[in-house]
Amino acid sequence: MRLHLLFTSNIFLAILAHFQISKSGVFTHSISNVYPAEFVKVSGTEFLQNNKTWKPVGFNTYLLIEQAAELPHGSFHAIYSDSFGKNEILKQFEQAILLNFTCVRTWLYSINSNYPLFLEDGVYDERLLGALDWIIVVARAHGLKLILSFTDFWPESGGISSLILLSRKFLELSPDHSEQYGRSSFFTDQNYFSLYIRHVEHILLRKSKITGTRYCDESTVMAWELMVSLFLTTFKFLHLFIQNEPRCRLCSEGILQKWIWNAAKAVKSLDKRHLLTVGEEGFYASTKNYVNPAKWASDTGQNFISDHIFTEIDYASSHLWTDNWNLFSAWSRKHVKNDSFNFSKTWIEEHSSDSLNILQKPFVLSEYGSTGFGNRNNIIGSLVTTEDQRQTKVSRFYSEVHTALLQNRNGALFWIWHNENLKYLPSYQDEYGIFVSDNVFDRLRNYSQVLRS
Ligand SMILES: *[C@@H]1O[C@H](CO)[C@@H](O)[C@H](O)[C@H]1NC(C)=O
Ligand SMILES: *[C@@H]1O[C@H](CO)[C@@H](O)[C@H](O)[C@H]1NC(C)=O
Ligand SMILES: *[C@@H]1O[C@H](CO)[C@@H](O)[C@H](O)[C@H]1NC(C)=O
Ligand SMILES: *[C@@H]1O[C@H](CO)[C@@H](O)[C@H](O)[C@H]1NC(C)=O
Ligand SMILES: CC(=O)N[C@H]1CO[C@H](CO)[C@@H](O)[C@@H]1O
Repeated sequence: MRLHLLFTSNIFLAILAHFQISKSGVFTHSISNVYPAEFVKVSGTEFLQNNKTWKPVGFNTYLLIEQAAELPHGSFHAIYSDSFGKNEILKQFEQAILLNFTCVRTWLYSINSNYPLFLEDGVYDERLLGALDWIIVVARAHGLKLILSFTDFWPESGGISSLILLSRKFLELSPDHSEQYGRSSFFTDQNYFSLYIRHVEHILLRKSKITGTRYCDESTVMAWELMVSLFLTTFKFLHLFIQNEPRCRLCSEGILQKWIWNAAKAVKSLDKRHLLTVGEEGFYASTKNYVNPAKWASDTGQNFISDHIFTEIDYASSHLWTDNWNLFSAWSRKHVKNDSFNFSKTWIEEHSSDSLNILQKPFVLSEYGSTGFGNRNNIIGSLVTTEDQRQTKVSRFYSEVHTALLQNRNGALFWIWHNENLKYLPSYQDEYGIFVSDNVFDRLRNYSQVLRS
């Protein structure tokens, strides 16, 4: 009953928000007092909200901002115009609260290269940031918290590369400071650090056009991540050389840690209220190589424990990408043999235990997903696997992961919940997508309940 009332008023607020922003772009209703939601805090190894134990349980979606911006040419050739995109979000959030999800992790930029976040030096696409204003209002109305990442290493959209390319004037760099140079020296060149901080400042100090609240004062945001991880779908071999998150391949030890610490201090000097984490996969340095998917992982510059040890980093998080990581493991295929289950279990147990016992911080598995046919680029596997088999395997993956997560009551956000319309688009290609109409989704229904307990 309570849930029902909450649900109804949420929908009303969300629709109100939707209506007012799409009609006039100005919000007259003061939504900030409707849900006097508090900032999520950390106490020991737990998250608290309103002084009660709270856990981030939910999903990832990188499409939210394109949907909210109602882009006419979205990713996978989806059309989000004429309120369709916004309505999809409202539907998804309504389902999310019925499932008792508490949290959504999403991007504050579009991954669609037709719609870059940065238009020119220091100029951001207001369509996208305006869409983010709307997402925040609607998330708040549904009682959902957001995890947002400042940037990533994708070449287009909101990534560091595009920022570097557009900011030559600000950086006063000569033409030989190419994108390639920028990517490889990002964590060591002070110019790039200033650029990163200028971007972070732009986001934190932005005032919502709907509520007038600065992002740094917006309690709907549970946490910021310094940099997100995503894998590029380029030529396989290139994966090894492309940095797409706090990675510093073959860097000498300590470089990435120094960058994380400096970035974290800078973020906290602007915003003391929000939680902060790194956003990395969580590889270990060679001392704990046995947890890594393969040898290459210990050369990324990451070191899960020392990356999260700073007081400015409030909680630890890692990702679990068995299907992607096996790509690199031609010389180390031990995990492939058993559908990666053993690997997943150890991965979660070690990260969880290091977070809770050594770092003494909460742990969140902020990305985990499976294709259901093993290796992501396993073309034969994907051809011979029926949809039923795939879903059974994905269900089993989720089930194993959730069992492992439960041991230590960690938070978790699965990868990735897409809206139903994509499922039927011929151009849709995301081996990780999960739809409400999938059997797999029922498992998630079940486990969200378990994870929250
Ligand atoms: C929060 O909870 C603790 C322990 O239950 C209690 O001692 C404290 O007074 C509470 N603080 C507030 C602000 O309610
Ligand atoms: C997986 O774990 C089980 C139980 O711990 C063990 O018996 C089995 O040998 C492991 N399999 C692989 C491929 O490591
Ligand atoms: C999952 O759902 C089924 C059917 O709704 C229920 O019988 C079962 O107890 C649930 N399992 C858990 C672990 O909650
Ligand atoms: C959501 O939480 C309510 C209240 O605790 C519970 O009754 C309901 O079964 C939960 N729903 C799901 C899908 O977990
Ligand atoms: C051959 C083998 O080790 N199979 C195991 C794979 O993992 C599942 C789940 O942990 C076990 O049930 C199998 O026995």
